Amino acid sequence: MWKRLLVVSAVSAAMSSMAMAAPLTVGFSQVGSESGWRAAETSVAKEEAAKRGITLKIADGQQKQENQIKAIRSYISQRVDYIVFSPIVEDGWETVLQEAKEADIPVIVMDRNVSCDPSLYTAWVGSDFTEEGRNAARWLEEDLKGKKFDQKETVHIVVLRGTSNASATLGRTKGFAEIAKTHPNWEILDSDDADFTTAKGREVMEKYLQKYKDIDVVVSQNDDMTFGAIEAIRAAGKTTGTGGDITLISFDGTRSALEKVKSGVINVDIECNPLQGTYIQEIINRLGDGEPVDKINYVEEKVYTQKNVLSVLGDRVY
Ligand code: GZL
Repeated sequence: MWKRLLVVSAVSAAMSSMAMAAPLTVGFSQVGSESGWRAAETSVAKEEAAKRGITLKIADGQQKQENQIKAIRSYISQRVDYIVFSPIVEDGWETVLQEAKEADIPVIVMDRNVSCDPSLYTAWVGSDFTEEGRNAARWLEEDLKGKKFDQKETVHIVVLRGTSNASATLGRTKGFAEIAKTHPNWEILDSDDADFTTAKGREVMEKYLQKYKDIDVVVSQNDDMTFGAIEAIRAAGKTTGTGGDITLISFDGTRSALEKVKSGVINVDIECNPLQGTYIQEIINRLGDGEPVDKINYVEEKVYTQKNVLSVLGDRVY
């Protein structure tokens, strides 16, 4: 899992000479500002750069790949020292990453994945989204033990998916389904894109509530959609969470959602750690010192329920 690929010595030599000169400039092409999680990721990237006196240029892609590509091209023409980007989707990056490679500018991919040749980027930092999906299903397996659903009655499940073709959406969907299919009594009634936003999460949940009279579990692939789902479920006169009508599984682990885990409104929150900025600065330091870096760098993540949420809520920065 941990592939250690040596960075070409020419790049590290160039970096170390630059490290002695003017402060580094990093161009960051961000997906957008669609969720609380995304806002946290951006602010941590800013803080980490400021700590190290790095000039960080940030371009908001506003949920469009073409905007992200334009920003990367602009960073190439500005001759930044590093390019960092969180790809909104996995495909369509080959050309612009080839241009960055030809310009000899190291690219670090963060958060989501790209499907292109790994030689086109220096390192990737992010989450194992499929494992996040599996963790959601593992939690549900435990939660159902001893209840009427345990291997007998049908568990009716609906899924609120994130933006289509985002690796977070693809991985969480795949990981949950991988375990769900081992349970003949788990029935996924519906699974639809709700774009990681509260408004769309509410809209799709309203549609589900009109269409299905027996929903037992909602799997919502980020906290913002979960907040919309809660609004829709309450408007339908039902309750969520511990002891509620509908079990609510969320992803991201933002502070405002963890408060709802603490109060029992959300049953479980699968953390997606947005603090990649810290890992990325470490990679830039190592490259500047001519040291090798790992190609794949997973951030640490946990699963939060009422049992352990108090241990992190106190000093949660996002
Ligand atoms: C996950 C990230 C997702 C979050 C959402 O790494 O890409 O995008 O889960 C965000 O909140 O919109």
